[in-house]
Amino acid sequence: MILVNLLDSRSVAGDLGWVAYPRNGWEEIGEVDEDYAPIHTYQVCRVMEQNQNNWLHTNWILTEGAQRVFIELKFTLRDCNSLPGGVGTCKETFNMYYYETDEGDETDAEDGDEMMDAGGGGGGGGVGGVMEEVDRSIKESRYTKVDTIAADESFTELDLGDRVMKLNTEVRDLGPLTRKGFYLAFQDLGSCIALVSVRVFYKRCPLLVKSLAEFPDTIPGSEASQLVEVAGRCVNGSLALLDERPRMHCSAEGEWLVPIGKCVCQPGFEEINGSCQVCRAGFYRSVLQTSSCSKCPPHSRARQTGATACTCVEGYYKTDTDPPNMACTRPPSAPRNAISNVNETSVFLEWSVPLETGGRKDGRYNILCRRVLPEGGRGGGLEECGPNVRFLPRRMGLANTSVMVADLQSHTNYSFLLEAVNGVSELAGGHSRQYVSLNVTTNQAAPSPVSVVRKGHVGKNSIAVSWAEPDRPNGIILEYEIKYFEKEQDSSYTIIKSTKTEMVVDSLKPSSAYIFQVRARTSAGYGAFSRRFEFQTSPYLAASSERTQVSVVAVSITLALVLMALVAGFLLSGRRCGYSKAKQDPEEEKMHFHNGHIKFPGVRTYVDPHTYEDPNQAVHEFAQEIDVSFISIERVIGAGEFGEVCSGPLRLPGKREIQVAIKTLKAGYTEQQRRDFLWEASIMGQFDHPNIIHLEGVVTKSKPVMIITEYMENGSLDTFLKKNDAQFTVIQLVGMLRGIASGMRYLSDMGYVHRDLAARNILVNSNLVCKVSDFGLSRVLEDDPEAAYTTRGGKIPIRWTAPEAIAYRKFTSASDVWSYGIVMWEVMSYGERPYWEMSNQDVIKAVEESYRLPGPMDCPAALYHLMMDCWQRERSSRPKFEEIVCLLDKLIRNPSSLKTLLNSSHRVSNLLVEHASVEVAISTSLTLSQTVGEWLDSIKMGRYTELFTEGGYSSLDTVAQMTSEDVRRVGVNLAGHQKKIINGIQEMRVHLINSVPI
Ligand code: ACK
Repeated sequence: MILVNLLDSRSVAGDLGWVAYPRNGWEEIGEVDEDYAPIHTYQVCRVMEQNQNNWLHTNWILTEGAQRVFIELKFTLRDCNSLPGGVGTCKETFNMYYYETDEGDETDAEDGDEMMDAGGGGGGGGVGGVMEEVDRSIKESRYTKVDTIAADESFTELDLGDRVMKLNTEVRDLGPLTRKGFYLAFQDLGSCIALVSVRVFYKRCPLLVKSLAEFPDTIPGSEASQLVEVAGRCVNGSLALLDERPRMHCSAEGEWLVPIGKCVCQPGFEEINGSCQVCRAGFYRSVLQTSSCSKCPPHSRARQTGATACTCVEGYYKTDTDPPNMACTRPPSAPRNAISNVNETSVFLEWSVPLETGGRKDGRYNILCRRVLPEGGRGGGLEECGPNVRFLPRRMGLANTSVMVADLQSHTNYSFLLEAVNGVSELAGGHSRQYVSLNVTTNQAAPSPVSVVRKGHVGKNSIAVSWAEPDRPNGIILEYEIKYFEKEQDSSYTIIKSTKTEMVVDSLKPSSAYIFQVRARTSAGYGAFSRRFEFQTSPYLAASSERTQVSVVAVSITLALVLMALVAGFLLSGRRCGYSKAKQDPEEEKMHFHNGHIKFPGVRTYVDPHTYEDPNQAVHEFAQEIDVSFISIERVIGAGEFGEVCSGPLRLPGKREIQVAIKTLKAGYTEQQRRDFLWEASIMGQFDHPNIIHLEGVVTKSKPVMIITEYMENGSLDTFLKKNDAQFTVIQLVGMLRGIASGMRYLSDMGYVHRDLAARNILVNSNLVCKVSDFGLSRVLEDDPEAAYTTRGGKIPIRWTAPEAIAYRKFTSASDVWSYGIVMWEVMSYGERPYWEMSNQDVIKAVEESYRLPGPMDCPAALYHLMMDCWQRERSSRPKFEEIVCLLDKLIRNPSSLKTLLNSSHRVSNLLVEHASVEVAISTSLTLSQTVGEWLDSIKMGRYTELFTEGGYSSLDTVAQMTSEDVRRVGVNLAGHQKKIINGIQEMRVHLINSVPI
């Protein structure tokens, strides 16, 4: 940071030339300090006279482009009480003003002189006096007030006697300044002041060279929290990576923050001590992503300096996709130890890997298959095998060292060439190819199966069948065998032989189904039977056949009717229970199988990122990677554990620009810190709920690493409430609480326990929507300044945490409910600190002894009752978030239920109340006409009347105090009934609170 003085009254050697009016107001006292340097002190002390209005103007101060300047005043001030007699009119403050203008003219000073001349005589009556007053007020009206300045220390007569100077120093800042310069003015209204020095300065971010990027000397923005983004200039022959333009942010304090992107040396150069040096011969640097020159990889060289790549030596090659740091390679040698295994008309070929792989891992094998033509045939040479020969798995590009060649001709000679190739075989050209050859003679082979058997004329005792010759007869077909049998009687069958490809099979039963199969025989033996073909003989009698058809139709109709009845019954029963089971809806089913994942609504659970071995994988599973060029950082909004929290717009391609919060991970982090930082994103990214802070994505591919979330205009809830004390209606507050409860219900449904629920971890947007934030595990608590170490180690935010979680780390959704109760209290008391300044130890002790926070001022009784329920010692007796949301909804729907405020005995500020006493207060004042039985009947739970009476709950006021544990204890075992009764009790409480003043 650089401080630049625009004015320093102490360093002015000659006359300061400031203007005072009226003349008998401020006066300059020429003094010297201990080094005889002049001190320009202005003083005024007209405490005895009424209506003082004494002004002192500085000269025109040039801003030099600064938009925010600081003013440091040093002054002494006389204590009014020490002044004899003048106390009535005496003041102990003065005002500071400024007036911005583009032109620093002398008119002001002249005007001042005129005024002093005119008004200097004192009093100023008559016409001249009035004009002067008007003129003066016009001048004054141009000035804007900066502040009223009071002294931290004033001095008395006694101090004067002791020659004690009580010098005050006050600093104020001014901005945004938009003109070339300004005047400062000091207005005295009747105090006794000596202005010893005035210093006006501004701050600049100094010229900085970082990562080969130069950032110019920069003037900060006009707002205290504003960041000015400054583009860096690549120096020393370096250049910026695409999308990694170097940027820095100049803060109002003149400090450089949040560096983004960088410059790198051009290919062929490397960065050494902040400058780019050429790569030596034998070295190269090809891409901007690497930082230094590397030695040429094996079988390559760089003869010149400044190489961006190395060239392969003779006989070695590189493909376009080979990385620059990979050695040059060559084609492989031939496969070795090739053998063949003939099975009739198939050949199995097998070989070993080549001795020389050429230095590559992308080796493959190709097979060349040629039939040896018989002697005397055309050319007596070789002929390509043609498309009918099958290669398993394939002919070219084989990864394994074997192949099956099938469907060759029988009794035929074949020549196979096996070739090994790799990624540079093409580059090396044909002369580099090396083969191993194999000659094979196929055996005789049986014919292939007959593929189709057709039905000809059908009689009641006969069926004519025909078939085609097999595709590959593999020799001369000597005869066919026809096998047939009555359907489902295959234990006894008949075989007939034929030399033709058709025959009539007779002696069959009428109206019967028969199965037929055919096979061919050559000198090599029988081929396999064809698949089964089913044909039916004609019926015995036409009349009976009709009857059969009629009866078939009748049976079909009956079956159809029965089926329809069944389907209808199923659908009806489905509709009856469909409201409770969403997954019975077929549409729903479809949806849940979408993308190959089976998902049912409501049962999605949170996945602990710990279950991932690689934390980066977890982040990218749940969070979208965002390119940093889509983000602009505009201002710092806070400080997080890992770095600044900033805000700015996010412009994703094809999407509307939105404002986002940007959490940054500061430079110099360890791998563990990076992991911990991104942990939060892995968790947040799993949630999708309007009351949970939404993760937009992460930036991990460039530095600084960032987490991008939606922007919440009103910041954290505790600060927001403190700032807006008593500004909201009860319904607005309950609306906020309802939102938080709804977010928490979602988290607990997902199986996620927050552990650090507190108003400081809730964020509020411009519509007053509250969202739960600050996720993580150990990190959450490490980060929280409220978290204290417990005796068992580990940090816990004591004031917000349930006793069982403090005592033995039993963190559950029920302990989150306890914390929610504390958040309710924070909200209803507008950000008051829970348990005020009590020590953590005292809080633990008091809670242990059943003391609880008292109701906040003006808190509706129903809300306080809910808080107290959240603070039940027995965690199973606390309400569930589901129930809390339900109750708050009821209160919002029925605002009159919030009218009854707490009895003052429950809101004794700074005093805890005993947990049981509130229950007593309600019960003693109850007068209800209904009996327990009537009430149970009214909620259709009359069957439990006897159990309630036996359990000692014979009046409604005792029932009103029952916890869910009590309800279970009296013998209500069904979960649905328990819920119904608990809801009834909660409704009864609201009703009681409304109807009876507590
Ligand atoms: O109370 P605040 O203004 O709100 O100060 C803290 C600070 O950053 C450190 O955490 C603010 N903050 C964090 N996340 C966000 C967000 N998503 N939107 C707005 N402000 C945020 C928080």
